Amino acid sequence: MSKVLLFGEPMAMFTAETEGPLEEVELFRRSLAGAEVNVCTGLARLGHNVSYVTKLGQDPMALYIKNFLNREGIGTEFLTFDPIYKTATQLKSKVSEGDPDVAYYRKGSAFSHMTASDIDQINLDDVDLVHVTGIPPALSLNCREAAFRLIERAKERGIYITFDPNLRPSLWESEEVMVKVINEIAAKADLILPGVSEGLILTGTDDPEKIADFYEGLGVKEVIIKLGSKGAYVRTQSESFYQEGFKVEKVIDTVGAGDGFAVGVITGKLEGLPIQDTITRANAIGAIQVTFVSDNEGLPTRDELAEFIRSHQK
Ligand code: KDG
Repeated sequence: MSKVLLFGEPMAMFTAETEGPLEEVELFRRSLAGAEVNVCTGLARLGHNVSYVTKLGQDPMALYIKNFLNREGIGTEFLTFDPIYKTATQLKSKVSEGDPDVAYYRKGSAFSHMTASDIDQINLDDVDLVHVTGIPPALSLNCREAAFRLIERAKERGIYITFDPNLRPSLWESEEVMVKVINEIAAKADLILPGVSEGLILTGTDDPEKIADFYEGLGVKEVIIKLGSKGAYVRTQSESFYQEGFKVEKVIDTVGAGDGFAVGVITGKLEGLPIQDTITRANAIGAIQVTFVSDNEGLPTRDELAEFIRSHQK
């Protein structure tokens, strides 16, 4: 079976139990956050072989995360623990509409001390696909080098690279650097998955077709632009089309929807699904995910996914 590798920082996330500004909330519920760990979770739930490259502290948050990874069947052979620096955490507000507020406690974390030489230690022999996001390169200069090293090593071996820009402007030194670095990475990927509002920041236009033109011009073979509840615009070397998304009764929390979408795209690719079915799957997982508060609790098993598609297809 094909194997997927992800590199990223997981965080113990504390989600407010009541609405209101984070400084006033008294009760929080702990779960797990991190774009890459969300994607790992979705892949593992669909039965794929996935390993996670990360570094945690030696603290209770790290054990909490390790237990989660083991429970979900995510490979931890590249998980290391730092004796000095801590595991990152995050607070998330509860909202009845719109996007929640997020506060990070991740500067100087164990993960942010990962280096390109940590990446050199990883055995890529049986890896078929590497999924990269734009978050690690924002966390520190050495993490940025590590992300580039992983891409370089994957490319040398002909490993397929998917890339989700996952823009987090608050983590970058400037928007200019963010745009430059993210587009440099995009140009090295085989397939990219920007959201349309990310496309606007990265290319200067929010017209999906022009965003796709821009990345095609950089040599990217497949561009899939996420249009939120409207679905996606797809450009491959042989076709281009818009595909509608699924309607859900109530959106609870939009965070994690893009990661769910990525799970659909990656698994569709690995399973050789036709592109339209891949996008149906990606849209479905994104839609399921917005009906859950947690960033990954909603990620479906195969049966749950099939049932959602069956009951929501027109
Ligand atoms: O994509 C979901 C992530 O945003 C969330 O789980 C936390 O990784 C995270 C981040 O940096 O915002």
